[in-house]
Amino acid sequence: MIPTFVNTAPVSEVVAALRSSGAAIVTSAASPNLMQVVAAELRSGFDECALTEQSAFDGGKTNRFNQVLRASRGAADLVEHEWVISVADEILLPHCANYTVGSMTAIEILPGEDGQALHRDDTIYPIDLAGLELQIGVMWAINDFNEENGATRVVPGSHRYLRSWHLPNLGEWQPAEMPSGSVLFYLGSTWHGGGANRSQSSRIGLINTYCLGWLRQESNQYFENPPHVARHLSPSLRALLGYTPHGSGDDEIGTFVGECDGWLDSPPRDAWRDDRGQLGEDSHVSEQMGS
Ligand SMILES: O=C(O)CCC(=O)C(=O)O
Repeated sequence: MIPTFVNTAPVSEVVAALRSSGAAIVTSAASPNLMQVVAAELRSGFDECALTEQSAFDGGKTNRFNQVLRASRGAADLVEHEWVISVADEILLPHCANYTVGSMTAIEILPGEDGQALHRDDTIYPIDLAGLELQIGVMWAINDFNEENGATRVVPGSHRYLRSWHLPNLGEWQPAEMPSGSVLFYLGSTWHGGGANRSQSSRIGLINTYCLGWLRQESNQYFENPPHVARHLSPSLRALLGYTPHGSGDDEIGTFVGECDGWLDSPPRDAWRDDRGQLGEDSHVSEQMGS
């Protein structure tokens, strides 16, 4: 079973389950009203796809698109939902000063689709270090997910297998069954994939990934959400997209000097950089010079 919690559960319990099982569900985390709005907004995006992006991995009967915030303003509330931020803070912030959205993908699995190949999301990065999660996946159930309609398949405990050793038993997958508005968290190292849809209607989900802020994002968020789009978003969401540098002082990555709509010279939230002892402010330089 994938550990499942009600939306009033302590964050610490959800995070502990995520660390130990590689996945955890929080049911009904978002309001039915928001889910209705997002479902309606994503609909036109799916209709435009009309199965144009087919591939062996993505499936022959699955609609997908990435420019989610252009299609759905409501989706912004899911991208920076309080449950997401609380969980991502715990998993990612020990390893970075701030984290960013790696990708956003709206996925509609149509009736008759086969199960997707199970995989790890973090294999996009050519490094595998036990105990260091590079990213997390956050799957929102836009409509109800059940085994019959293609609920995401997750192999609990599979994050414990390093690529260089051997494969977990992928036959041990469990369906992430959850009502609309629920959210499935899984680690970048956890094996998972879309389920087969043997029902008569489609299964609709939105997967957002979040990666350490010093990594390159899986999808180019500056093209998906260019400045003229980003400038209408909240500062915290712009920071999540990467419209702010990682780090501080002289130790910044991805910085920019100039005029750009949406750019933030420093993150709107206090980062953990001081706790992590990152050096870079003028006072640090003086100390390093022995003065
Ligand atoms: O649709 C799903 O449930 C999962 C999709 C997925 O894991 C992927 O496309 O990488």
